[in-house]
Amino acid sequence: MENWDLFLAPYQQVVEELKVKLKVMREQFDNLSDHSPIEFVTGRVKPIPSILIKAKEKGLNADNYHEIQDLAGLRIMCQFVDDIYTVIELLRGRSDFEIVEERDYISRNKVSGYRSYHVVISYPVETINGQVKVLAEIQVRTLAMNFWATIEHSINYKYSGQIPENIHARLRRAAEASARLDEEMSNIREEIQEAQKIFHRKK
Ligand code: 0O2
Repeated sequence: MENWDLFLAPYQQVVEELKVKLKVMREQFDNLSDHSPIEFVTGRVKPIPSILIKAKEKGLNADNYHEIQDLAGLRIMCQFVDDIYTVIELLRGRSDFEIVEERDYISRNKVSGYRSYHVVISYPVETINGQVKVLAEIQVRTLAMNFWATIEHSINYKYSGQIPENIHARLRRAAEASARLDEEMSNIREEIQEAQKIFHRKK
């Protein structure tokens, strides 16, 4: 790639624009003093070394790097599993981008134990040279799913993707425990939300 800054600029723009838009969704729920299905939002442009690794895995050359779906990545964290589906519905209802693919790793989690709901969108970016449509991946997950994925990601990095079997087995057990945590929290959801409303009013 001759000019990474030039290539990545629209992706940086998508990340910044979507972070604002998704945070506004959260604020709108807060203003209604309703439960917000969005706890917090993060975003990043994929670092160049990771782009190069992924491009190699997928057999892409510099002309096709734009096919990588998560160069622009957004993450929406939710308290409860049901909130994830509320967020997905909100995303489906938007008119400022088009959903091109959905991957549900919650009803069918990955072998690693990874759970999350991925939505790939085509997002129009306005530039001084006109409009360009770029892909972005929005990962929607609970706080528990995020905790597990963050830990697993760093362990995976440490072992360069070759996690020893005993650690793998423990991670799978941890993934099961995280799914049970989500289930238990869903079971006492009304109690939790009642407490949060009182807490919110006191602040
Ligand atoms: P990073 O550092 O987050 O950018 P592929 O990436 O080719 O395996 P695909 O089909 O292109 O898969 O995309 P998919 O399945 O939507 O996964 C892309 C991203 O989801 C990953 O990006 C991770 O962020 C996350 N993810 C997927 N599987 C796992 C997993 O088993 N563990 C963790 N912790 N995260 C996962 P990158 O590029 O791998 O990494």
